[in-house]
Amino acid sequence: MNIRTILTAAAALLLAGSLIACNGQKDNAAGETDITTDTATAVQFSADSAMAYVRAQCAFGPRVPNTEAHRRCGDYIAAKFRSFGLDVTEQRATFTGWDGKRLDGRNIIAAYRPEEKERVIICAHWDSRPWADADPDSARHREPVMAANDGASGVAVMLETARKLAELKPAVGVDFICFDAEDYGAPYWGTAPEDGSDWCLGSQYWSAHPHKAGYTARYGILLDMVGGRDARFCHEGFSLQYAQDIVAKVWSAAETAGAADYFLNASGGYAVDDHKPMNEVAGIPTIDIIPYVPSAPSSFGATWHTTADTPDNIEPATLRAVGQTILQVLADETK
Ligand code: AHN
Ligand code: ZN
Repeated sequence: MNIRTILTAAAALLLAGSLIACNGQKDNAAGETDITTDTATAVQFSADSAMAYVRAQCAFGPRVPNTEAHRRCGDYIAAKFRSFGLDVTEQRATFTGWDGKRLDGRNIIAAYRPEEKERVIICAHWDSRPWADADPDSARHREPVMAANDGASGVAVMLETARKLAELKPAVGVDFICFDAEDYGAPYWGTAPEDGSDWCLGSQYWSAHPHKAGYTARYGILLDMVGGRDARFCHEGFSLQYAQDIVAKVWSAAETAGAADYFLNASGGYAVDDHKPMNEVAGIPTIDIIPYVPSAPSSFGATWHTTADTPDNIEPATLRAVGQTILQVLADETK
């Protein structure tokens, strides 16, 4: 074997290696397109455990900013992440609501392997909406939302994922960001700014002032309402606009994780959500895993911004589909 043959063989090996490592579509020897997937991780997301984290958050009451339930639940979330060995940083700032109210804002950031430079963000909002303004009973529109799905579900999936990291041992660092005051957007009786800036106050703040100087990450995945009984996840508009390759990566991981029934390869609508400032202000490509249920009264699902958004209406199988997908995404990430 001469030097040229050795080099050619080495190049062929490298090429084969990169094809195997690469998730998605590739051409087989006959030139046909195969769907290839990474191997499924053996680490199992526990839906029971995630469900317990949903109930624990809701047991404090609605986590509306400036309330005791909000303060106590924030302490609970920070303590839980710490108990799994993560490094917790809190960002406290005063936000101003659409109604001029001063809100004691609190973003909670939990870092797995903070020393690692290569990082992935998993995020969700943890606050409850003060007004159930989409409730079928208009007499209840000024009651707060329990936010089992629209708040607690995303945090629950993050907590259970964090608990499993010691076993998963991903090749990258992970930051779990719990954003405050996502759901303070003006109800129909208020005056809303045109640009949607009354929503997502915590993520707007973090995107303009990241918790560490010079902070960056490979990409982010936002979890919003990931526990609904009727949830199906489609490709959200801003996610495709800013991070199409991450959408492909996550939907492919969902297939590997056995969650293809929940992650449909179809376009959904646009959601003004925490990923918008992350893309537009922080410049981190971030997607939103958010339900798209065209048949429900709201495309976000039957309980959206209603008094029925309670733990009894959370489906553990939905939490598992999303959680197992997140574990798979992190397992697939290489150094
Ligand atoms: C709007 O459609 C304005 N916001 C969707 C984002 C949201 C609200 N997520 C949870 N609650
Ligand atoms: Zn909401």
